[in-house]
Amino acid sequence: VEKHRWWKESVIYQIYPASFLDSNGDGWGDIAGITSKLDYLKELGIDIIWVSPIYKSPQADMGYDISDYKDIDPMYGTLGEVDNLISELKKRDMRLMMDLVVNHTSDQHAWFLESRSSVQNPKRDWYIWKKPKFDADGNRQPPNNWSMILGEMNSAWTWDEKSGEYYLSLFTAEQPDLNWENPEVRAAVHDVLRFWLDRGASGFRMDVINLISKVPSYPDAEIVDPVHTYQPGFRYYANGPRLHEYLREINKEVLSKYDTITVGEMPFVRDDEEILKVVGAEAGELNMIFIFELVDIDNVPGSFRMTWYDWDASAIRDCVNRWQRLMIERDGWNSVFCENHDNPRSVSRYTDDSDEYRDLGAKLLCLMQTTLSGTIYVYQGEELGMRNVPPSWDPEEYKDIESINYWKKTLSMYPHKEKKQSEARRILQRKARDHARTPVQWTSEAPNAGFSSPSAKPWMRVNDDYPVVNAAAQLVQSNPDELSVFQFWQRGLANRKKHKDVFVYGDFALVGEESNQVFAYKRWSADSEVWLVVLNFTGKEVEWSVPEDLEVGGWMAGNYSAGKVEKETKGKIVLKPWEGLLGECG
Ligand code: TEU
Repeated sequence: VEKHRWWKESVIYQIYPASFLDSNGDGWGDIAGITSKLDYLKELGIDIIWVSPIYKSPQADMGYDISDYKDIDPMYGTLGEVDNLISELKKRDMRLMMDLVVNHTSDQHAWFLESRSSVQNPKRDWYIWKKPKFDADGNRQPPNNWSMILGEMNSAWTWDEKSGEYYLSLFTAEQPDLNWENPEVRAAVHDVLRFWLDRGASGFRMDVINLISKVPSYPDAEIVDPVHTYQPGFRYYANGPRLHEYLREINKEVLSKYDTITVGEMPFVRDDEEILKVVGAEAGELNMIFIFELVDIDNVPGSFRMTWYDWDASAIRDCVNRWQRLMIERDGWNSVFCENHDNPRSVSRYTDDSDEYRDLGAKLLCLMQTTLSGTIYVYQGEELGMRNVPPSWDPEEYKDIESINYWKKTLSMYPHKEKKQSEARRILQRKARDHARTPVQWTSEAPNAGFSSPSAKPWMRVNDDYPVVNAAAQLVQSNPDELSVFQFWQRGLANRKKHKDVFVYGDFALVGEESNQVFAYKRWSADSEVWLVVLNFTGKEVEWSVPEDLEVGGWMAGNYSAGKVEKETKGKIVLKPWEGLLGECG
Protein backbone atom coordinates (compact mmCIF):
# COMPACT_ATOMS: atom_id res chain seq x y z
CA VAL A 1 0.00 0.00 0.00
CA GLU A 2 1.26 3.43 -0.90
CA LYS A 3 2.10 5.20 2.38
CA HIS A 4 2.30 8.69 3.84
CA ARG A 5 -0.77 10.20 2.28
CA TRP A 6 -2.54 12.65 4.58
CA TRP A 7 -5.93 11.74 3.20
CA LYS A 8 -5.38 8.10 4.12
CA GLU A 9 -4.41 8.81 7.72
CA SER A 10 -6.96 11.54 8.40
CA VAL A 11 -10.13 10.98 10.36
CA ILE A 12 -13.18 12.63 8.89
CA TYR A 13 -16.31 13.67 10.72
CA GLN A 14 -19.53 14.11 8.80
CA ILE A 15 -21.73 17.00 9.80
CA TYR A 16 -25.39 17.04 8.85
CA PRO A 17 -25.73 20.78 9.32
CA ALA A 18 -29.47 21.06 9.97
CA SER A 19 -29.10 18.81 13.02
CA PHE A 20 -25.66 19.64 14.34
CA LEU A 21 -26.01 22.81 16.43
CA ASP A 22 -28.41 25.74 16.18
CA SER A 23 -26.62 28.92 17.27
CA ASN A 24 -29.44 31.41 16.66
CA GLY A 25 -32.51 29.63 18.00
CA ASP A 26 -34.39 29.26 14.71
CA GLY A 27 -34.59 25.49 15.10
CA TRP A 28 -32.06 24.71 12.35
CA GLY A 29 -28.39 23.97 12.85
CA ASP A 30 -26.03 26.45 11.20
CA ILE A 31 -22.44 27.28 10.23
CA ALA A 32 -21.78 29.30 13.38
CA GLY A 33 -22.89 26.24 15.36
CA ILE A 34 -20.32 24.10 13.55
CA THR A 35 -17.54 26.63 14.16
CA SER A 36 -18.32 26.69 17.87
CA LYS A 37 -17.71 22.93 18.18
CA LEU A 38 -14.32 22.64 16.50
CA ASP A 39 -12.53 22.18 19.81
CA TYR A 40 -14.86 19.33 20.67
CA LEU A 41 -14.06 17.67 17.35
CA LYS A 42 -10.34 18.25 17.74
CA GLU A 43 -10.51 16.64 21.16
CA LEU A 44 -12.18 13.60 19.65
CA GLY A 45 -9.32 13.21 17.17
CA ILE A 46 -10.89 14.61 14.01
CA ASP A 47 -8.76 16.07 11.21
CA ILE A 48 -11.31 16.95 8.55
CA ILE A 49 -14.97 17.86 8.63
CA TRP A 50 -17.23 16.99 5.74
CA VAL A 51 -20.31 19.19 5.80
CA SER A 52 -23.41 17.95 3.99
CA PRO A 53 -24.77 20.58 1.54
CA ILE A 54 -25.12 24.12 2.88
CA TYR A 55 -25.61 25.80 -0.50
CA LYS A 56 -28.72 27.68 -1.49
CA SER A 57 -31.50 25.16 -1.80
CA PRO A 58 -35.27 24.85 -1.62
CA GLN A 59 -34.54 21.88 0.72
CA ALA A 60 -36.74 19.39 -1.08
CA ASP A 61 -34.08 16.79 -0.23
CA MET A 62 -32.36 18.63 2.62
CA GLY A 63 -29.89 20.50 0.47
CA TYR A 64 -29.11 17.68 -1.97
CA ASP A 65 -31.16 19.83 -4.34
CA ILE A 66 -28.91 22.83 -4.96
CA SER A 67 -30.17 26.03 -6.57
CA ASP A 68 -26.89 27.97 -6.35
CA TYR A 69 -23.51 26.24 -6.01
CA LYS A 70 -21.70 29.45 -5.16
CA ASP A 71 -23.85 30.73 -2.34
CA ILE A 72 -24.92 29.58 1.11
CA ASP A 73 -28.49 29.00 2.15
CA PRO A 74 -29.53 31.76 4.56
CA MET A 75 -30.77 29.19 7.05
CA TYR A 76 -27.16 28.05 7.43
CA GLY A 77 -25.45 31.44 7.26
CA THR A 78 -23.29 33.32 4.78
CA LEU A 79 -20.21 32.89 2.62
CA GLY A 80 -18.37 35.06 5.15
CA GLU A 81 -19.21 32.53 7.86
CA VAL A 82 -17.78 29.76 5.73
CA ASP A 83 -14.56 31.77 5.32
CA ASN A 84 -14.46 32.14 9.08
CA LEU A 85 -15.07 28.41 9.54
CA ILE A 86 -12.17 27.65 7.19
CA SER A 87 -9.81 29.96 9.05
CA GLU A 88 -10.84 28.52 12.43
CA LEU A 89 -10.22 25.04 11.03
CA LYS A 90 -6.78 26.07 9.77
CA LYS A 91 -5.85 27.41 13.22
CA ARG A 92 -6.47 23.91 14.54
CA ASP A 93 -4.69 22.18 11.67
CA MET A 94 -8.00 20.85 10.43
CA ARG A 95 -9.63 20.95 6.99
CA LEU A 96 -12.98 21.29 5.28
CA MET A 97 -14.53 18.94 2.75
CA MET A 98 -17.51 20.21 0.82
CA ASP A 99 -20.36 18.06 -0.47
CA LEU A 100 -20.49 18.26 -4.25
CA VAL A 101 -23.88 17.34 -5.67
CA VAL A 102 -23.56 17.48 -9.44
CA ASN A 103 -25.45 14.48 -10.78
CA HIS A 104 -28.47 16.74 -10.49
CA THR A 105 -29.45 20.24 -9.43
CA SER A 106 -32.59 21.62 -7.86
CA ASP A 107 -35.49 22.23 -10.22
CA GLN A 108 -35.17 25.83 -8.99
CA HIS A 109 -31.57 26.24 -10.18
CA ALA A 110 -31.27 29.00 -12.82
CA TRP A 111 -29.85 26.44 -15.25
CA PHE A 112 -32.95 24.29 -14.98
CA LEU A 113 -35.39 27.19 -15.04
CA GLU A 114 -33.81 28.21 -18.35
CA SER A 115 -33.69 24.65 -19.65
CA ARG A 116 -37.35 24.19 -18.84
CA SER A 117 -38.43 27.49 -20.33
CA SER A 118 -38.52 26.22 -23.91
CA VAL A 119 -37.30 23.51 -26.27
CA GLN A 120 -35.16 26.10 -28.06
CA ASN A 121 -33.44 27.48 -24.96
CA PRO A 122 -29.63 27.21 -25.17
CA LYS A 123 -29.63 25.36 -21.83
CA ARG A 124 -32.29 22.84 -22.94
CA ASP A 125 -29.57 20.25 -23.48
CA TRP A 126 -28.05 20.82 -20.01
CA TYR A 127 -30.63 18.34 -18.70
CA ILE A 128 -32.04 15.08 -20.05
CA TRP A 129 -35.28 15.70 -21.93
CA LYS A 130 -37.18 13.00 -23.84
CA LYS A 131 -40.43 12.71 -25.74
CA PRO A 132 -43.21 10.56 -24.24
CA LYS A 133 -44.05 7.06 -25.39
CA PHE A 134 -47.64 5.97 -25.95
CA ASP A 135 -49.12 2.60 -25.00
CA ALA A 136 -51.59 0.55 -27.10
CA ASP A 137 -54.50 2.58 -25.70
CA GLY A 138 -52.83 5.84 -26.64
CA ASN A 139 -51.94 6.79 -23.06
CA ARG A 140 -48.84 8.86 -22.55
CA GLN A 141 -46.01 6.96 -20.88
CA PRO A 142 -42.51 7.90 -19.69
CA PRO A 143 -39.62 7.11 -22.07
CA ASN A 144 -38.70 3.99 -20.08
CA ASN A 145 -39.69 2.04 -16.96
CA TRP A 146 -37.01 3.25 -14.53
CA SER A 147 -38.18 3.89 -11.00
CA MET A 148 -37.34 6.88 -8.86
CA ILE A 149 -34.71 6.24 -6.19
CA LEU A 150 -36.33 8.25 -3.39
CA GLY A 151 -39.88 7.29 -4.25
CA GLU A 152 -39.32 3.85 -5.56
CA MET A 153 -42.87 3.26 -6.76
CA ASN A 154 -42.83 6.29 -9.08
CA SER A 155 -41.29 6.83 -12.50
CA ALA A 156 -37.83 8.39 -12.67
CA TRP A 157 -39.17 10.70 -15.39
CA THR A 158 -41.13 13.87 -14.65
CA TRP A 159 -43.65 15.19 -17.15
CA ASP A 160 -43.40 18.81 -18.23
CA GLU A 161 -46.78 19.80 -19.59
CA LYS A 162 -45.58 23.06 -21.08
CA SER A 163 -42.92 21.66 -23.39
CA GLY A 164 -44.56 18.27 -23.85
CA GLU A 165 -41.49 16.32 -22.77
CA TYR A 166 -40.24 14.38 -19.78
CA TYR A 167 -37.05 15.17 -17.88
CA LEU A 168 -35.00 12.56 -16.07
CA SER A 169 -35.13 12.94 -12.27
CA LEU A 170 -33.57 9.84 -10.76
CA PHE A 171 -33.99 10.93 -7.13
CA THR A 172 -37.11 13.12 -6.92
CA ALA A 173 -39.00 15.36 -9.33
CA GLU A 174 -37.27 18.33 -7.67
CA GLN A 175 -33.81 16.96 -8.60
CA PRO A 176 -33.44 16.92 -12.41
CA ASP A 177 -30.36 15.05 -13.67
CA LEU A 178 -27.72 17.12 -15.45
CA ASN A 179 -26.69 16.04 -18.93
CA TRP A 180 -22.98 15.33 -18.57
CA GLU A 181 -22.71 14.50 -22.29
CA ASN A 182 -22.80 18.25 -22.80
CA PRO A 183 -19.27 19.71 -22.44
CA GLU A 184 -20.69 23.03 -21.20
CA VAL A 185 -22.18 21.22 -18.21
CA ARG A 186 -18.85 19.63 -17.38
CA ALA A 187 -17.06 22.97 -17.65
CA ALA A 188 -19.64 24.54 -15.33
CA VAL A 189 -19.02 21.78 -12.78
CA HIS A 190 -15.25 22.25 -12.99
CA ASP A 191 -15.83 25.90 -12.29
CA VAL A 192 -17.77 25.05 -9.10
CA LEU A 193 -14.91 22.87 -7.87
CA ARG A 194 -12.39 25.65 -8.47
CA PHE A 195 -14.60 28.15 -6.66
CA TRP A 196 -14.52 26.13 -3.43
CA LEU A 197 -10.90 25.03 -3.63
CA ASP A 198 -9.82 28.63 -4.16
CA ARG A 199 -11.84 29.61 -1.09
CA GLY A 200 -9.87 27.16 1.02
CA ALA A 201 -11.83 23.92 0.95
CA SER A 202 -9.57 20.84 0.83
CA GLY A 203 -11.74 18.55 -1.19
CA PHE A 204 -15.09 17.01 -1.88
CA ARG A 205 -17.42 14.23 -1.05
CA MET A 206 -19.05 13.69 -4.41
CA ASP A 207 -22.70 12.76 -4.22
CA VAL A 208 -23.73 9.76 -6.37
CA ILE A 209 -20.82 10.58 -8.66
CA ASN A 210 -21.01 7.21 -10.40
CA LEU A 211 -24.44 8.01 -11.81
CA ILE A 212 -23.34 10.87 -14.07
CA SER A 213 -23.04 8.82 -17.25
CA LYS A 214 -26.18 7.10 -18.51
CA VAL A 215 -26.48 4.46 -21.24
CA PRO A 216 -27.50 6.75 -24.13
CA SER A 217 -30.23 4.47 -25.48
CA TYR A 218 -32.11 4.59 -22.12
CA PRO A 219 -33.30 0.97 -22.28
CA ASP A 220 -36.09 -0.44 -20.08
CA ALA A 221 -34.88 -2.11 -16.89
CA GLU A 222 -35.47 -5.81 -16.22
CA ILE A 223 -38.50 -6.53 -14.07
CA VAL A 224 -37.35 -7.44 -10.55
CA ASP A 225 -40.54 -6.48 -8.80
CA PRO A 226 -43.66 -7.52 -10.74
CA VAL A 227 -45.99 -5.77 -8.27
CA HIS A 228 -44.84 -2.34 -9.39
CA THR A 229 -44.82 -0.64 -12.78
CA TYR A 230 -41.40 0.97 -12.41
CA GLN A 231 -38.18 -0.93 -11.88
CA PRO A 232 -34.68 -0.14 -10.56
CA GLY A 233 -32.67 0.89 -13.62
CA PHE A 234 -29.24 1.23 -12.05
CA ARG A 235 -27.63 -1.21 -14.51
CA TYR A 236 -28.05 1.58 -17.04
CA TYR A 237 -26.88 4.55 -15.06
CA ALA A 238 -24.42 3.30 -12.42
CA ASN A 239 -20.84 3.41 -13.77
CA GLY A 240 -22.13 4.20 -17.21
CA PRO A 241 -20.04 4.25 -20.40
CA ARG A 242 -18.30 7.60 -19.95
CA LEU A 243 -17.87 7.73 -16.16
CA HIS A 244 -14.10 7.20 -16.14
CA GLU A 245 -13.57 9.72 -18.89
CA TYR A 246 -15.50 12.35 -16.88
CA LEU A 247 -13.64 11.61 -13.66
CA ARG A 248 -10.25 11.80 -15.33
CA GLU A 249 -11.27 15.05 -16.89
CA ILE A 250 -12.12 16.49 -13.45
CA ASN A 251 -8.68 15.45 -12.34
CA LYS A 252 -6.87 16.93 -15.28
CA GLU A 253 -8.80 20.19 -15.29
CA VAL A 254 -9.03 20.82 -11.56
CA LEU A 255 -7.89 18.37 -8.90
CA SER A 256 -4.37 17.85 -10.23
CA LYS A 257 -3.71 21.53 -9.61
CA TYR A 258 -4.52 21.37 -5.87
CA ASP A 259 -3.70 19.08 -2.93
CA THR A 260 -7.12 17.55 -2.36
CA ILE A 261 -9.08 14.72 -0.82
CA THR A 262 -11.91 13.17 -2.81
CA VAL A 263 -14.44 10.53 -1.92
CA GLY A 264 -17.04 9.50 -4.43
CA GLU A 265 -20.33 8.09 -3.35
CA MET A 266 -20.73 4.99 -5.49
CA PRO A 267 -23.91 3.01 -4.96
CA PHE A 268 -25.02 -0.10 -6.85
CA VAL A 269 -21.55 -1.23 -8.01
CA ARG A 270 -19.69 -4.24 -6.65
CA ASP A 271 -17.31 -5.28 -9.41
CA ASP A 272 -13.67 -5.21 -8.23
CA GLU A 273 -12.15 -4.24 -11.56
CA GLU A 274 -14.64 -1.46 -12.06
CA ILE A 275 -13.95 -0.12 -8.56
CA LEU A 276 -10.16 -0.27 -9.01
CA LYS A 277 -10.48 1.84 -12.13
CA VAL A 278 -11.67 4.59 -9.82
CA VAL A 279 -9.63 4.10 -6.64
CA GLY A 280 -6.54 2.17 -7.73
CA ALA A 281 -3.30 3.98 -6.81
CA GLU A 282 -2.58 4.67 -10.49
CA ALA A 283 -6.18 5.29 -11.56
CA GLY A 284 -6.07 9.07 -11.44
CA GLU A 285 -9.79 9.34 -10.66
CA LEU A 286 -10.76 9.53 -6.97
CA ASN A 287 -8.90 8.90 -3.70
CA MET A 288 -11.62 6.64 -2.36
CA ILE A 289 -15.30 5.86 -2.60
CA PHE A 290 -18.23 5.15 -0.36
CA ILE A 291 -19.32 1.67 -1.22
CA PHE A 292 -22.67 0.59 0.15
CA GLU A 293 -22.10 -3.10 0.88
CA LEU A 294 -22.07 -2.76 4.64
CA VAL A 295 -24.90 -0.23 4.87
CA ASP A 296 -27.01 -2.22 2.41
CA ILE A 297 -26.49 -5.43 4.37
CA ASP A 298 -30.17 -5.54 5.37
CA ASN A 299 -31.65 -4.63 1.96
CA VAL A 300 -33.17 -7.36 -0.18
CA PRO A 301 -30.42 -7.85 -2.80
CA GLY A 302 -31.12 -5.84 -5.94
CA SER A 303 -33.65 -3.62 -4.16
CA PHE A 304 -33.54 -0.15 -2.67
CA ARG A 305 -33.59 0.73 0.99
CA MET A 306 -37.19 0.18 2.04
CA THR A 307 -36.88 -3.58 2.34
CA TRP A 308 -35.71 -5.96 5.04
CA TYR A 309 -33.15 -8.77 4.80
CA ASP A 310 -31.69 -10.88 7.61
CA TRP A 311 -27.91 -10.97 8.01
CA ASP A 312 -25.28 -12.19 10.50
CA ALA A 313 -21.59 -11.71 11.40
CA SER A 314 -20.45 -13.72 8.38
CA ALA A 315 -21.93 -11.09 6.07
CA ILE A 316 -19.94 -8.36 7.83
CA ARG A 317 -16.86 -10.50 7.73
CA ASP A 318 -17.12 -11.25 3.99
CA CYS A 319 -17.69 -7.64 3.12
CA VAL A 320 -14.88 -6.26 5.30
CA ASN A 321 -12.47 -8.96 4.19
CA ARG A 322 -13.09 -8.29 0.51
CA TRP A 323 -12.44 -4.59 1.02
CA GLN A 324 -9.30 -5.00 3.08
CA ARG A 325 -7.91 -7.28 0.35
CA LEU A 326 -8.74 -4.83 -2.43
CA MET A 327 -6.81 -2.15 -0.63
CA ILE A 328 -3.86 -4.12 0.62
CA GLU A 329 -3.27 -6.61 -2.18
CA ARG A 330 -4.20 -4.41 -5.11
CA ASP A 331 -3.17 -1.00 -3.86
CA GLY A 332 -6.62 0.51 -3.96
CA TRP A 333 -7.97 2.73 -1.22
CA ASN A 334 -11.31 3.10 0.48
CA SER A 335 -13.35 4.58 3.26
CA VAL A 336 -14.43 2.89 6.48
CA PHE A 337 -17.84 3.88 7.81
CA CYS A 338 -20.95 2.42 9.42
CA GLU A 339 -23.14 5.52 9.43
CA ASN A 340 -24.15 8.52 7.41
CA HIS A 341 -27.23 10.69 6.99
CA ASP A 342 -28.87 8.11 4.70
CA ASN A 343 -28.87 5.21 7.09
CA PRO A 344 -30.21 4.22 10.47
CA ARG A 345 -27.91 4.48 13.50
CA SER A 346 -25.26 1.76 13.52
CA VAL A 347 -25.71 0.83 17.15
CA SER A 348 -29.39 0.09 16.48
CA ARG A 349 -28.73 -1.65 13.21
CA TYR A 350 -25.70 -3.87 13.75
CA THR A 351 -25.90 -4.38 17.51
CA ASP A 352 -28.48 -3.98 20.24
CA ASP A 353 -29.56 -0.48 21.26
CA SER A 354 -31.36 -1.50 24.45
CA ASP A 355 -30.25 0.31 27.62
CA GLU A 356 -28.33 -2.78 28.60
CA TYR A 357 -26.21 -3.08 25.44
CA ARG A 358 -26.20 0.26 23.61
CA ASP A 359 -22.93 1.44 25.10
CA LEU A 360 -21.17 -1.88 24.39
CA GLY A 361 -22.57 -2.09 20.88
CA ALA A 362 -21.33 1.38 19.99
CA LYS A 363 -17.87 0.54 21.31
CA LEU A 364 -17.81 -2.77 19.44
CA LEU A 365 -18.35 -0.93 16.17
CA CYS A 366 -15.73 1.64 17.13
CA LEU A 367 -13.21 -1.11 17.81
CA MET A 368 -13.88 -2.60 14.40
CA GLN A 369 -13.67 0.65 12.48
CA THR A 370 -10.56 2.01 14.18
CA THR A 371 -8.63 -1.17 13.45
CA LEU A 372 -9.36 -1.44 9.72
CA SER A 373 -7.46 0.01 6.77
CA GLY A 374 -9.17 2.85 4.98
CA THR A 375 -9.96 6.47 5.75
CA ILE A 376 -12.34 6.65 8.71
CA TYR A 377 -15.59 8.59 8.57
CA VAL A 378 -17.41 9.21 11.84
CA TYR A 379 -20.98 10.49 11.52
CA GLN A 380 -22.22 13.10 14.00
CA GLY A 381 -23.60 11.41 17.10
CA GLU A 382 -21.96 8.09 16.30
CA GLU A 383 -19.20 9.06 18.76
CA LEU A 384 -21.94 9.23 21.42
CA GLY A 385 -23.68 6.02 20.44
CA MET A 386 -26.83 7.88 19.43
CA ARG A 387 -29.61 5.47 18.52
CA ASN A 388 -32.63 5.26 16.20
CA VAL A 389 -35.82 7.10 17.07
CA PRO A 390 -38.11 5.02 19.28
CA PRO A 391 -40.65 2.75 17.53
CA SER A 392 -43.41 4.62 19.34
CA TRP A 393 -42.95 7.69 17.11
CA ASP A 394 -45.72 8.21 14.63
CA PRO A 395 -44.74 8.21 10.92
CA GLU A 396 -45.79 11.87 10.96
CA GLU A 397 -42.59 12.66 12.93
CA TYR A 398 -40.47 11.50 9.99
CA LYS A 399 -39.32 14.44 7.89
CA ASP A 400 -37.35 12.84 5.07
CA ILE A 401 -38.81 13.06 1.58
CA GLU A 402 -38.06 9.37 1.03
CA SER A 403 -39.94 8.34 4.17
CA ILE A 404 -42.81 10.67 3.37
CA ASN A 405 -43.11 9.38 -0.20
CA TYR A 406 -42.98 5.82 1.05
CA TRP A 407 -45.60 6.31 3.75
CA LYS A 408 -47.98 8.27 1.50
CA LYS A 409 -47.70 5.67 -1.20
CA THR A 410 -48.40 2.89 1.30
CA LEU A 411 -51.53 4.65 2.56
CA SER A 412 -52.80 5.29 -0.93
CA MET A 413 -52.12 1.77 -2.18
CA TYR A 414 -53.40 0.01 0.93
CA PRO A 415 -55.93 2.36 2.54
CA HIS A 416 -57.71 -0.45 4.39
CA LYS A 417 -54.99 -3.03 4.82
CA GLU A 418 -53.81 -2.78 8.41
CA LYS A 419 -51.23 -5.52 7.84
CA LYS A 420 -49.55 -3.72 4.91
CA GLN A 421 -49.51 -0.50 6.85
CA SER A 422 -47.92 -2.03 9.91
CA GLU A 423 -45.31 -3.74 7.73
CA ALA A 424 -44.48 -0.35 6.24
CA ARG A 425 -44.31 1.17 9.71
CA ARG A 426 -41.88 -1.55 10.70
CA ILE A 427 -39.69 -0.79 7.66
CA LEU A 428 -39.63 2.90 8.57
CA GLN A 429 -38.71 2.02 12.15
CA ARG A 430 -35.77 -0.01 10.93
CA LYS A 431 -34.58 1.70 7.78
CA ALA A 432 -35.66 5.33 7.45
CA ARG A 433 -33.00 7.95 6.88
CA ASP A 434 -34.63 10.03 9.63
CA HIS A 435 -32.97 7.97 12.36
CA ALA A 436 -29.62 9.62 11.71
CA ARG A 437 -31.10 13.06 11.26
CA THR A 438 -32.43 13.89 14.71
CA PRO A 439 -30.64 16.78 16.44
CA VAL A 440 -27.31 16.04 18.09
CA GLN A 441 -27.72 15.65 21.84
CA TRP A 442 -25.18 17.96 23.44
CA THR A 443 -26.54 18.20 26.99
CA SER A 444 -29.34 16.89 29.20
CA GLU A 445 -31.10 20.25 29.10
CA ALA A 446 -34.85 20.01 28.42
CA PRO A 447 -36.40 20.05 25.92
CA ASN A 448 -33.83 20.47 23.12
CA ALA A 449 -30.76 18.73 24.53
CA GLY A 450 -28.56 21.77 23.94
CA PHE A 451 -29.05 21.54 20.19
CA SER A 452 -31.12 24.69 20.21
CA SER A 453 -32.24 27.17 22.83
CA PRO A 454 -34.94 25.72 25.11
CA SER A 455 -37.60 28.01 23.67
CA ALA A 456 -36.91 27.04 20.04
CA LYS A 457 -38.74 24.40 18.08
CA PRO A 458 -36.17 22.16 16.34
CA TRP A 459 -36.96 21.28 12.71
CA MET A 460 -36.96 17.67 13.75
CA ARG A 461 -37.94 16.15 17.05
CA VAL A 462 -35.11 15.40 19.50
CA ASN A 463 -34.73 11.73 20.38
CA ASP A 464 -36.39 11.00 23.73
CA ASP A 465 -33.23 9.44 25.17
CA TYR A 466 -31.22 12.70 25.46
CA PRO A 467 -31.23 12.80 29.29
CA VAL A 468 -29.03 9.68 29.16
CA VAL A 469 -27.33 9.88 25.76
CA ASN A 470 -25.60 13.25 25.41
CA ALA A 471 -22.15 14.71 24.87
CA ALA A 472 -21.86 16.57 28.17
CA ALA A 473 -22.29 13.36 30.13
CA GLN A 474 -19.69 11.58 28.03
CA LEU A 475 -16.95 14.19 28.15
CA VAL A 476 -16.36 13.85 31.87
CA GLN A 477 -14.80 10.67 33.13
CA SER A 478 -16.92 10.03 36.17
CA ASN A 479 -15.53 6.58 36.81
CA PRO A 480 -11.90 5.74 35.97
CA ASP A 481 -12.88 2.12 35.32
CA GLU A 482 -15.38 3.09 32.70
CA LEU A 483 -15.00 4.93 29.41
CA SER A 484 -17.86 6.66 27.70
CA VAL A 485 -18.48 5.91 24.02
CA PHE A 486 -16.88 9.28 23.24
CA GLN A 487 -13.79 8.45 25.25
CA PHE A 488 -13.60 5.00 23.69
CA TRP A 489 -13.56 6.60 20.24
CA GLN A 490 -10.96 9.08 21.42
CA ARG A 491 -8.69 6.26 22.53
CA GLY A 492 -9.39 4.14 19.48
CA LEU A 493 -8.50 6.96 17.12
CA ALA A 494 -5.36 7.85 19.09
CA ASN A 495 -4.22 4.23 19.13
CA ARG A 496 -4.80 4.00 15.40
CA LYS A 497 -2.64 7.05 14.77
CA LYS A 498 0.07 5.82 17.08
CA HIS A 499 0.20 2.51 15.22
CA LYS A 500 -0.68 3.74 11.76
CA ASP A 501 1.76 1.37 10.06
CA VAL A 502 -0.43 -1.42 11.35
CA PHE A 503 -3.97 -0.05 11.35
CA VAL A 504 -3.86 2.34 8.41
CA TYR A 505 -1.26 0.71 6.16
CA GLY A 506 -0.68 -2.77 7.55
CA ASP A 507 -1.61 -6.29 6.50
CA PHE A 508 -4.91 -7.95 7.27
CA ALA A 509 -5.96 -11.58 7.62
CA LEU A 510 -9.02 -13.33 8.95
CA VAL A 511 -8.48 -15.45 12.04
CA GLY A 512 -10.20 -18.55 13.34
CA GLU A 513 -12.96 -20.71 12.00
CA GLU A 514 -15.65 -19.32 9.82
CA SER A 515 -18.46 -18.25 12.10
CA ASN A 516 -21.75 -16.45 11.84
CA GLN A 517 -21.30 -15.07 15.36
CA VAL A 518 -17.71 -13.95 15.77
CA PHE A 519 -15.66 -11.86 13.37
CA ALA A 520 -11.92 -11.96 14.12
CA TYR A 521 -8.86 -10.71 12.28
CA LYS A 522 -5.23 -9.80 12.76
CA ARG A 523 -3.28 -6.74 11.67
CA TRP A 524 0.46 -6.31 11.41
CA SER A 525 3.25 -4.52 9.56
CA ALA A 526 6.81 -5.47 8.61
CA ASP A 527 8.35 -4.33 11.89
CA SER A 528 5.50 -4.50 14.34
CA GLU A 529 3.85 -6.96 16.64
CA VAL A 530 0.65 -8.63 15.46
CA TRP A 531 -2.63 -7.21 16.74
CA LEU A 532 -5.67 -9.41 17.12
CA VAL A 533 -9.24 -8.13 16.98
CA VAL A 534 -12.12 -10.37 18.12
CA LEU A 535 -15.69 -9.14 17.77
CA ASN A 536 -18.75 -10.99 19.03
CA PHE A 537 -21.62 -9.84 16.82
CA THR A 538 -24.32 -11.51 18.92
CA GLY A 539 -26.14 -10.74 22.13
CA LYS A 540 -25.14 -14.13 23.55
CA GLU A 541 -22.11 -15.55 25.29
CA VAL A 542 -20.04 -17.30 22.66
CA GLU A 543 -17.07 -19.62 23.02
CA TRP A 544 -14.17 -18.80 20.78
CA SER A 545 -10.83 -20.60 20.37
CA VAL A 546 -7.65 -18.59 20.16
CA PRO A 547 -5.78 -20.17 17.22
CA GLU A 548 -2.74 -22.16 18.35
CA ASP A 549 -0.31 -20.25 16.17
CA LEU A 550 -1.16 -16.95 17.84
CA GLU A 551 0.60 -16.18 21.09
CA VAL A 552 -1.56 -13.55 22.63
CA GLY A 553 0.53 -11.60 25.14
CA GLY A 554 -2.48 -9.81 26.56
CA TRP A 555 -5.77 -8.14 25.78
CA MET A 556 -4.93 -4.44 25.57
CA ALA A 557 -8.44 -3.11 25.25
CA GLY A 558 -12.02 -4.20 25.15
CA ASN A 559 -15.45 -2.69 25.24
CA TYR A 560 -16.20 -4.08 28.70
CA SER A 561 -13.26 -2.43 30.43
CA ALA A 562 -11.37 0.83 30.52
CA GLY A 563 -7.92 -0.71 30.76
CA LYS A 564 -6.25 -4.06 30.22
CA VAL A 565 -8.74 -6.92 30.01
CA GLU A 566 -8.44 -9.84 32.42
CA LYS A 567 -9.20 -12.86 30.29
CA GLU A 568 -7.56 -16.09 29.18
CA THR A 569 -5.17 -15.66 26.26
CA LYS A 570 -4.98 -19.31 25.21
CA GLY A 571 -7.41 -22.03 24.25
CA LYS A 572 -11.14 -21.56 24.51
CA ILE A 573 -12.30 -18.19 25.77
CA VAL A 574 -15.81 -17.02 26.48
CA LEU A 575 -16.90 -13.79 24.84
CA LYS A 576 -19.63 -11.85 26.58
CA PRO A 577 -22.61 -10.48 24.58
CA TRP A 578 -21.36 -7.94 22.00
CA GLU A 579 -17.86 -8.18 23.42
CA GLY A 580 -14.96 -6.83 21.40
CA LEU A 581 -11.28 -7.38 22.23
CA LEU A 582 -7.99 -6.00 21.01
CA GLY A 583 -4.99 -8.17 21.77
CA GLU A 584 -1.26 -7.95 21.24
CA CYS A 585 0.57 -11.04 20.03
CA GLY A 586 4.24 -11.91 20.39
O1 TEU B 1 -27.61 9.36 -1.70
C1 TEU B 1 -27.57 8.49 -2.78
C2 TEU B 1 -28.13 7.15 -2.72
O2 TEU B 1 -28.12 6.51 -3.75
C3 TEU B 1 -28.63 6.47 -1.51
O3 TEU B 1 -28.76 7.11 -0.36
C4 TEU B 1 -29.89 5.84 -1.91
O4 TEU B 1 -30.96 6.60 -1.47
C5 TEU B 1 -29.94 4.47 -1.38
O5 TEU B 1 -28.85 3.76 -1.84
C6 TEU B 1 -31.15 3.73 -1.81
O6 TEU B 1 -31.12 2.44 -1.28
C7 TEU B 1 -27.17 10.66 -1.94
C8 TEU B 1 -27.30 11.49 -0.70
O7 TEU B 1 -26.45 10.98 0.29
C9 TEU B 1 -28.73 11.54 -0.29
O8 TEU B 1 -28.93 12.19 0.92
C10 TEU B 1 -29.48 12.22 -1.40
O9 TEU B 1 -30.85 12.15 -1.14
C11 TEU B 1 -29.22 11.58 -2.75
O10 TEU B 1 -27.85 11.29 -2.99
C12 TEU B 1 -29.64 12.51 -3.84
O11 TEU B 1 -28.77 13.59 -3.90
